[in-house]
Amino acid sequence: MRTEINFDGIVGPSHNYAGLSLGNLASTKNFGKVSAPRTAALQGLAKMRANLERGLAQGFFLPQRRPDEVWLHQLGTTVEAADAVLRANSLSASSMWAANAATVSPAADTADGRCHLTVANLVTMPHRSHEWRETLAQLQIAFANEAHFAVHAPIPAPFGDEGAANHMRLCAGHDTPGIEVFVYGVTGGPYPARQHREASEAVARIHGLSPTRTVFARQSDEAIAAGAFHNDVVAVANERVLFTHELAFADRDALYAELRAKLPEIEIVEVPAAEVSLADAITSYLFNAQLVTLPSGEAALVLPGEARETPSVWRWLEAHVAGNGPIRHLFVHDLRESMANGGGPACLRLRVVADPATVDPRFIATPEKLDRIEALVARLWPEHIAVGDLASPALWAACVEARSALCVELGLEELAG
Ligand code: SUG
Repeated sequence: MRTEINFDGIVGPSHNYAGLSLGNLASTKNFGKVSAPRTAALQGLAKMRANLERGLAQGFFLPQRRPDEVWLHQLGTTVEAADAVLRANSLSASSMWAANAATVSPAADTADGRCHLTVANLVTMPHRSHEWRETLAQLQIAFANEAHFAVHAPIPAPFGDEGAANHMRLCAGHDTPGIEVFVYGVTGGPYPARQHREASEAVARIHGLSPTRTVFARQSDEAIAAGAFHNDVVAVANERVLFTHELAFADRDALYAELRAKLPEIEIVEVPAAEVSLADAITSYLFNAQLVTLPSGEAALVLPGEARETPSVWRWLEAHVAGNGPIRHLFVHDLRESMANGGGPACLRLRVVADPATVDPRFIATPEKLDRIEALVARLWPEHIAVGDLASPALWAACVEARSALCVELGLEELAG
């Protein structure tokens, strides 16, 4: 049976705070902080385990090989010779944020009845621009079953595409035809707009979406300037529910009207700026929660601890649940290591609607497999990385070795190299 599967990126052993993401306020603020890769990976695995226990289907993607020597070679250098900035760009563990791996259109939406995935090019940020090659390789293995999936290479530069982080889907049920909403930004503010409309339009064409069920919405300049470098920092959708900040979109009235016309049963849960400022929404990552449907049919939010610690946000959430709002349950997780780089619960996962039996089982989580991954992480992931350590050959070797061991542990030797 087709269901929603959340594929989380396992946090890689090189996770660090090099401050590489302009416009991502957490990344800038935490530049120079000492990271804890082992803790980071265990925090992510604990979220996966909890979601499995909640009865949700769970998968994962592997960390990428870091330093990325193939990329450095293309740039005419090596990890030893590269300057500190280029070296940091080759060492980022940013592929953990699987929401940026690809844009996914489930089978119910596409012309050929297959689930289509287009790998994101992530061209705006140098440290993310080289993720696509390994992402493509993993997706081609995980979704190799061509009767059910079509995996596409990235949209060519210069059209920036950040994948599912700027894409929302509204539908009566995960396996019924949905409305796909592509959210793009327009350059001109203090920070780059990473998702370009041209890229979104290309993805919609490639996936064979019906124009009558596709919406292109402009992100508000105000949201980008406040630090919403991806739309999923200010809005999230699941089934009939759109959960959004009042200031997320450039023309909210027109967008809501279009959505109501296309999906009359939509429920728009809007958080007013007067109750939760954009600044609080962004530091707490209220909207970067995973909005999921539990087996009971009820909607729940999987939130980061920062949401509970932000008084305006927690007040709003408690009032919503106490009233008869569509979101019925709140689950809070400590994801501090990823959060300090601007990655919340929703950033860490890619949603794919599919029958788990059609996916390569090596990418599907089970409690026993999570035990094995945890044991390996506890043994091989560095405990701490300071920015100065990024120049250490011993660290590079440890990162390569740890990741290869994980690939072997999971029977994915073909990715180990
Ligand atoms: O692209 N952070 C990521 C966070 C991505 C969050 N994803 C979603 N919103 N879906 C980014 O800005 C920080 C890396 C550094 O600074 O070293 C970073 O890449």
